[in-house]
Amino acid sequence: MAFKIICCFMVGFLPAITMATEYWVGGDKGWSLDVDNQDWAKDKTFKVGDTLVFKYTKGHHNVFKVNQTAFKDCIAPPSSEGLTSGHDVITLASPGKKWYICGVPTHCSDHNQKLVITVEAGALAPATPIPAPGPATKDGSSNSYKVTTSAYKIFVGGAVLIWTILTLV
Ligand SMILES: [Cu+2]
Repeated sequence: MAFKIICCFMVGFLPAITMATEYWVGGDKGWSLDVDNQDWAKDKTFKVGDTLVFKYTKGHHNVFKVNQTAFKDCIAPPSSEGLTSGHDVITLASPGKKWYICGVPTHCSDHNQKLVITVEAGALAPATPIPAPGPATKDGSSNSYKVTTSAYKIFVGGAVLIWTILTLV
């Protein structure tokens, strides 16, 4: 019985785990020069919870998350803010536009080593914010409320699934 319940829990939680997608930026070529990253990104839907993997030979490139202006003008922030491992994994934590550039001189400006994507709200972040019940709360509380709500949904989903399976067995 205990085994059955554990299995049900795993099945219930599986969708939440498998919904996140890992994207290797640039595809086979990885994070490199003269790759049309926008062409690579155009048929993909990025969601909150998905991850971007920037793959390159360590030392040859790096990755900076920047704002729109820095993206347009290829201005790298201080090097301490860059990712340099050669296998840099970025989890898309919030919806909206995200800009990334390589900070090595001329890579962004002359070789188009840059990427802009639009992240959509995923399963773990409702597209429309759910208004908090009761009196207005300060801004900081809305995020934790969303997380709690989605965790609650997953829990209920799992519980319903377990109940269904147990009644069928
Ligand atoms: Cu580079």
